[in-house]
Amino acid sequence: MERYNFKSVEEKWQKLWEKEKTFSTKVDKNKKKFYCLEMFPYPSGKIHMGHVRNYAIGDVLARYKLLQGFNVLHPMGWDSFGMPAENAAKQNNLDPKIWTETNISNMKSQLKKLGLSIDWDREISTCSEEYYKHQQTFFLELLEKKLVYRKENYVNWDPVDETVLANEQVIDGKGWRSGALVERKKLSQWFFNISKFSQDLLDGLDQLEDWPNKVKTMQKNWIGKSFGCEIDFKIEGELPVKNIKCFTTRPDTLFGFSFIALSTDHEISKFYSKESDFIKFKEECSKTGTTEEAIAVGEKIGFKTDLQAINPLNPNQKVPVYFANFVLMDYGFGAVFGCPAHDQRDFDFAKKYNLEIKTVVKPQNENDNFTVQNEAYPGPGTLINSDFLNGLQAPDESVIETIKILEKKKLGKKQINFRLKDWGVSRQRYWGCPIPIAYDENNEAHPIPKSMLPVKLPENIDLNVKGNPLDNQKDWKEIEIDGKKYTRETDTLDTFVCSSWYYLRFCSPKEESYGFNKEEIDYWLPVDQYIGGVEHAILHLLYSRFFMRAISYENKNFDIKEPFNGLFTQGMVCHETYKDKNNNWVSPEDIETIEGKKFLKKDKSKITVGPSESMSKSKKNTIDPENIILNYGADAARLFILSDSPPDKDVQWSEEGIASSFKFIQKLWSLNLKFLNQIKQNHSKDSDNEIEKNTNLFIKKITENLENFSYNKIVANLHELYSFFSKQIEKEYKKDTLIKNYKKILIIMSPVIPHFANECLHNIDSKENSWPSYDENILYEDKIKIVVQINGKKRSLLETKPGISEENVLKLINNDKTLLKYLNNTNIKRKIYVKDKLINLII
Ligand code: ANZ
Repeated sequence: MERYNFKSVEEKWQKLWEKEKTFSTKVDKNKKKFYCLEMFPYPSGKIHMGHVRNYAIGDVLARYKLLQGFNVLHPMGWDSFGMPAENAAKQNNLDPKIWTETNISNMKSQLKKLGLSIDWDREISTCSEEYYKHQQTFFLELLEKKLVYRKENYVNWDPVDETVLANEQVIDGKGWRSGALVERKKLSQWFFNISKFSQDLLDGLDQLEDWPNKVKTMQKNWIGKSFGCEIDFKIEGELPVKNIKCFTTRPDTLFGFSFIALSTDHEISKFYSKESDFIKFKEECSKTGTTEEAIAVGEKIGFKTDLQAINPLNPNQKVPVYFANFVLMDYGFGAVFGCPAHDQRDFDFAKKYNLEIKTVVKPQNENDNFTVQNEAYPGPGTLINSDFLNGLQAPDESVIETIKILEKKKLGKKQINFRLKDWGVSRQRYWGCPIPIAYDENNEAHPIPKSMLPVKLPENIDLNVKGNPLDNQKDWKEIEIDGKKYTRETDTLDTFVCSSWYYLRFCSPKEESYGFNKEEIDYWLPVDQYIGGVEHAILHLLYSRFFMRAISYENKNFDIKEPFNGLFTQGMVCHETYKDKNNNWVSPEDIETIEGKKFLKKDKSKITVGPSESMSKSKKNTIDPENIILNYGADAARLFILSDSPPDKDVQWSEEGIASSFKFIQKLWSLNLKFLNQIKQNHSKDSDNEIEKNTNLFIKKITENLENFSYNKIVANLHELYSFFSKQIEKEYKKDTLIKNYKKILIIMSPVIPHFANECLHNIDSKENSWPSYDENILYEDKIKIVVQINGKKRSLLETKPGISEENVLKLINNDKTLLKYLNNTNIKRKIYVKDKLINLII
């Protein structure tokens, strides 16, 4: 039998789609739109299996919507600024631009081989001037609206990459890319005022019904709304300090108060700035990173001041004031009142400096003598040892009561705080979007006039310098505006700024005058379905939500706040891990399997098989998509990556799995040949209506599975479909019946295996391009059995069609000899009919 030549078929269709611009979006605004977007890749050089999965999922959806008659926007672009380009260029003595462009062209051709329904006419690249000039305009607009500002700040400094990291980019105290221990450093930086929108970003989450709950929870926690109060503590001591304000969520623990701790940057530090012990202490503190995680796990250290604080609820109690490394300057007031019995940090600190630990909350099942022993008790309970607060239920009742008392005495007031910090967007790097700012001789920042945009990145520069290469570009740095001399800002923008609005650009990628065309975004936005990895749950998705709000702010022409209506987070692609006898990771390519056991190809030594883990270069358990496509074809790769597990769960890659997907496509091809053969026979009548009925059933199943993202079930449906039709096709059917139904079958296969399905459609001369509907009537033509009871006793089962009326059931009974015997010509007193299930006759 003729084999299926996937190579020539796939190549043919990809060329055809490209030539005929099959997927470029012809915007007929009368049609309903569907904007399907997968996260755009960083052009590292090669696509990986994560991309294959992400884009296969998106492509299935885009093709389905297209067949349903939507105007589908399905674009692709490149997140092409960023450090790896600069580092790679440095290592290989290349221009980052050339490195990036080469990678883009390579990856683009790889993506094309997957047969994606992408509108390449809309391709964008964030490192192109045509893109970043608009980003610079947005920056200046945000600056005018005071949503961008510059301030001196402690930053997370990555000593290896020599750049600032956002808090989100510090993981376990280490840089997310370099893995270096992050240090604290004071620098003047540009910030986006994202915290201004804390409440709005929180409220917006409730409207995002088609987002996974886990992502919404992660964002909620990140925004971190806290209810509490500010307390004004009276201060005594030699210094001219009268009071210190603290933010607390637990004012009810005030009777357990034993110290105040200040951030080393608190304004009171100015009185100590010349003391050598304090300077040493501060240096010690800066060894811990600035993130909360780093502070929480690090050792707590303090520096005692000469001040004393008075307890507002008990003026007889005076406690020492310290500087401490665990207090953040940019949260609350940069000052904390310490209650060691009920907060672990305070507990650790009190133990170290021998401060009182007084228990003021007891858990529900303890008596009033309860005392905290080896660790703090932060849980709920009843207040004790707290004078007039005793007996209140903590924290719900006690916090509200204490705030009322403090407000009455004018010692404090209710306050809401957010953990979300402003977004530091400055990067001391070359390969990024230049910040359109220049400084005068007094170091005052001025916007570059919009008429002078874009501020272009200089090309062909020396990257082999320490720190930011732009600092060394004298020619580029020094400029004149209106005859006056200025120095350019040399920081570039965090690449997350580029990805905060790229989905907007896709709507009008060629618009020159501005970042978007109003009419286009009014039609296309928001994105209907966004698909990407859950690792972006906080960073990219929160920044994008902020960016839309920032553009909308004080802007009558733009009122989109939520960029992504639906979000789908796909699972990882996993593979077994292998190690050789020396405990080194081994790539699957270097292994062979003999009788179920794995050996190293080169010396036949034994391999230890480890657990399956998400594919990563470091564990060498990656599979190259290009080889897979070459050996098995794009359809087989798509089919396999969508099979087995639901798209939001991890999928296990296996050689056997991809090989069996390949075989399955071959089997579908042989079925196709049988169909063609039967069509040729041109039989005069249909043996039965099974083909029609089952085509309907498969349309229904696959449509429903597409709607629910149960793409793995579609693969299962295709297997069912194969076994059904390969038997059925042996029977005789009319040509028309076969063609009519086979067309529909091929169409519903086409989102997953588009090359194969289109080739088969072509073989039956079909230009069909709309999603088939199904006929519920045919679907339910199956027979049902109705239980017939007489006086409650089962007497018979009647076979009939669903939906039958009571009257017709009675007619059937009257034609049934056995039943008539039971009825024996007596009167029927009562009839109880449960539709399609049972009839009970009382005689
Ligand atoms: C006294 C207290 C007693 C606290 C107690 C907690 C437990 P969330 O819920 O995350 O908002 N805090 C306030 N400002 C701080 C700063 N700048 N740096 C570090 N910690 C700070 O946390 C609020 C709590 O974090 C506040 O409540 C304060 O400690 C601390 F049994 O006040 B608490």
